[in-house]
Amino acid sequence: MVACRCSGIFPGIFLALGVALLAWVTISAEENKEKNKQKKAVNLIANPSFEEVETKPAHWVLAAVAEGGKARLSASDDNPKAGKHCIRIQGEAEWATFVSNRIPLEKGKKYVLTGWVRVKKGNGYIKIDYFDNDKYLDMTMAEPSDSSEWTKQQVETEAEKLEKATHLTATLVGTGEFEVYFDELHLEAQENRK
Ligand SMILES: [Ca+2]
Repeated sequence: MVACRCSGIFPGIFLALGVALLAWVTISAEENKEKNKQKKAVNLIANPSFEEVETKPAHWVLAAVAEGGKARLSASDDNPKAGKHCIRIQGEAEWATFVSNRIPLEKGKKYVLTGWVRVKKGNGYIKIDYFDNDKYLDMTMAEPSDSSEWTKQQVETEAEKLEKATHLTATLVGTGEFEVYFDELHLEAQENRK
């Protein structure tokens, strides 16, 4: 019989190794969960919190103004929702739209847009615009807001409007004599479970 004189030590070592292994497995599982979550929540919008400022917020442009109206956009450091900047849109028009980068669509996905809006004058809201290459097709819009507090808005793509579309944009809208602020835009693709 080989009796180990260290019999009191070995179980201790194995126990310690076991605990360390369990801790490693648990941490790895948590990390993977976190990574998967981040993977699912990729934000497709360029400069979504307007922190990248050249003379104006990068990647955002004035898209269209109703006939006879005028509108412009600028960066603002007045009470941003997050970070140091938000975007300010101003103008006087029945409506004016400002758009993000163009986002190519993946078949079988739906898209969810969220964003924060704060209104000083007029009305403002976010919407999703659908394009077939360069041709404008349709939109899905949030309820216009006139709240002077930061208000969260959310819109989801509609299946029938996605059918012919190749691209989306996240779009900011001002109406009336407007001065509206937006921050923390987020557009993500989600599995379309029918
Ligand atoms: Ca920001």
